[in-house]
Amino acid sequence: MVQSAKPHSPIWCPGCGDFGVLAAVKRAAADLKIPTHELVLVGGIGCSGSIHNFLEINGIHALHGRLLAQAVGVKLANPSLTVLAAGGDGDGYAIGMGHFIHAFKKNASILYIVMNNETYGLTKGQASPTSQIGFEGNVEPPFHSILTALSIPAPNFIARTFSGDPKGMTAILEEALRFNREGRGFAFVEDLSPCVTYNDTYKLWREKVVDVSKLDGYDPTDRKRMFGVCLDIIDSGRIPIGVMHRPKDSDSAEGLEVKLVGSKRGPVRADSTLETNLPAYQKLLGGLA
Ligand SMILES: Cc1ncc(C[n+]2csc(CCOP(=O)(O)OP(=O)(O)O)c2C)c(N)n1
Ligand code: SF4
Ligand SMILES: [Mg+2]
Repeated sequence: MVQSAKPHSPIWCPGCGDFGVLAAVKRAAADLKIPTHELVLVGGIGCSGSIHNFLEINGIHALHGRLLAQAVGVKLANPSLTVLAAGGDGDGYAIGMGHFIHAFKKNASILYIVMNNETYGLTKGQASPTSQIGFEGNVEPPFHSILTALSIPAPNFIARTFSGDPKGMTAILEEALRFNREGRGFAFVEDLSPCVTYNDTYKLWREKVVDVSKLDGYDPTDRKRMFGVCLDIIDSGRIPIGVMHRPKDSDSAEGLEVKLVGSKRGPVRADSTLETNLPAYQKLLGGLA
């Protein structure tokens, strides 16, 4: 469903971490002075995926786990737009896992925000790929998105935020959006977004988070070292947050849309009149005769 109507009031439970993401997205877009008609948010399926309904921007409610394909499609069709995809840990890391991995490799200049609450909130609190052992009978170890992201050698922007730190989240979203708007590629930001109804982790996560940017020798351009830093933090039972990867300014990486569409007008703005396209069509038909 494509929607560009006035925003609705959020239907989330009071205190849901997703409110922090909503506020930070609004603040970041306003600080960067991005006109609302140039913003598109493709939402996944889940409590988190309804975020576009609460923003006065263009919104698409995607199929479950397929938001990235649609967001990349929007960006390629019209690279002048600022495109966000936003959904949950179930949407992105279960049914959407294949698309998640390919998004890093494709490297289109879009911002993907995953609101990770370690549960399927909308369907009433079942275990998700990021759930801890013991949660709702879960016996599998949790999936670590940041380690996976760091293991893919592509020039992406990779970060994790916490809904308990709205200022920090806004600053990181602003940097990610600037990265996208410069056509430098894919930005992935996972937000630790507690589900107060089925998995209230605010207190636990506040105690456990470790901001990697405050550690000695912090270097977000050194992917290999950062992988080790994050792994050590996870092994010690804590949770890394902050910017984990930021390509060097001297890296002249280009987003997928720059490589495929470049300075040409995107398909959305291409001349599709009959007069312009008829000769090519007739030539094609002639070749089949
Ligand atoms: C194809 C398909 N399979 C399953 C569902 C049921 N379903 C709806 S939302 C959801 C998971 C939601 O969890 P998450 O993505 O973590 O979002 P949250 O609600 O926690 O924000 C599932 C399994 C669905 N809507 N469509
Ligand atoms: S069920 Fe959980 S994730 Fe969904 S709105 Fe409520 S607190 Fe948020
Ligand atoms: Mg979830």
